[in-house]
Amino acid sequence: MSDIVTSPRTKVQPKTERPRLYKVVLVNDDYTPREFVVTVLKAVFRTSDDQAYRIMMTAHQLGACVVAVFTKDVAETKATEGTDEGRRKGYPLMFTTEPEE
Ligand code: TYC
Repeated sequence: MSDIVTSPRTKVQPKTERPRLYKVVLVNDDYTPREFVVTVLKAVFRTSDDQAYRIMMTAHQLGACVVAVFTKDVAETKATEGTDEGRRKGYPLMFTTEPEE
């Protein structure tokens, strides 16, 4: 029997994967008043007046705009909150979520 003791030469690195992030997307429609969209963005996403206005106008002109990115749970909760705010007033305002590449 050999008495040589060898130690392993490879170290196992614990790998902590970062959670996948999800975009919340504001979708344009023809009925929700601009000012109401701004109010919802400020209330649900805590944006400034200026940021909310820019996001709303981008969605208005291009059809949709990414509002922010969050973990899956937070993105889905905020998208639902924003969409529900519109529904409570009878507007078709819609926020969707999609995974970041
Ligand atoms: N297009 C709407 C209007 O002209 C305003 C609006 C902007 C609605 C963005 C939804 O995501 C939206 N009143």
